[in-house]
Amino acid sequence: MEKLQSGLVIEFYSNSCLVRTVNEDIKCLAIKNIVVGDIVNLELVQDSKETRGIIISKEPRTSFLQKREGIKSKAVAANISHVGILVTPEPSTSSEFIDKWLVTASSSNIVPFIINNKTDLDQSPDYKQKLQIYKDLDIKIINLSAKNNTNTEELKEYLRAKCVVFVGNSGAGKSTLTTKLTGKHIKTNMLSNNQGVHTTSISTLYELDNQTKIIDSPGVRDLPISGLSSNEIIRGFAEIYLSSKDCKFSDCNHVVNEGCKVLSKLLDGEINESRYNNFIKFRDGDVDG
Ligand SMILES: Nc1nc2c(ncn2[C@@H]2O[C@H](COP(=O)(O)OP(=O)(O)OP(=O)(O)O)[C@@H](O)[C@H]2O)c(=O)[nH]1
Ligand SMILES: [Mg+2]
Ligand SMILES: [Zn+2]
Repeated sequence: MEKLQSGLVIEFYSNSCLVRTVNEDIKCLAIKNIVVGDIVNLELVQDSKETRGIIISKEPRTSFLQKREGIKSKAVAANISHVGILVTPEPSTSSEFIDKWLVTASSSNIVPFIINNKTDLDQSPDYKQKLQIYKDLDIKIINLSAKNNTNTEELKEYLRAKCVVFVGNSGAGKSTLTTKLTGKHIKTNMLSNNQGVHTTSISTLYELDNQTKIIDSPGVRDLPISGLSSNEIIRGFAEIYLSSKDCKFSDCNHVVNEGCKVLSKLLDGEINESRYNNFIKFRDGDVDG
């Protein structure tokens, strides 16, 4: 008997995935261009042992993160509403890392916010100043300690019914935070294939009881900024983009041109120096991250 169902891709393996439907989680052969977070339509096939799904189509995505290489691009996760950028004093998060994710989020139709993690550690004046840059840009900042589970309630409330990915340097606390939020030890997810051998999931989507979804995908963590157009980059620096509209020349390069509003605001201190420097670095391709 064949049945049609729709569901959410919650785990992704090298050549199969797990789809959560209203009734059950169903193993499916992964078809090309499906990623964790996708809503898909399935045809159910019952064999002697189990129910399996065949993915027939996917619903349009509200957003997606993609890896771009030259003219090629490959989605790594879909239907994300928020990206939580973990910022920590130790290991020290660079402003470049933060700006890279602000640009990536803006070019992907995703709301970025900052999670100031490890509030139990000392914060240097430099560190506080770095955060202040983003406060001044009206970027939401949630202060917490994942390890001590301090103030994670505010984050939970903020993420109610949202779909989030956490990004941060190695050691910033992504796994610790995900464990605290899901309330379970995050272990490597396993799916047995039909030979009885276990395979490790590449990406996972966790669902919390307040309808929050957390996507954990190594593909997301490694996204480089290269591949974005200079237009996408400047739009990711909202305050610079806004000022650039008042430059004297429409093709102003914001470096040496006469009548450049971006430069005059930089000199006034209205545009932050590290933001400006990162903008030029990203735009001119002088970055490997
Ligand atoms: N002091 C302090 N340490 C924390 C906090 N959150 C996480 N840590 C510690 O930071 C270290 C790294 O945390 P992880 O959660 O493994 O970091 P991660 O971002 O998942 O790192 P990768 O998986 O390598 O990318 C662990 O020793 C945690 O205990 C915190 O709020 N305060
Ligand atoms: Mg981790
Ligand atoms: Zn200019």
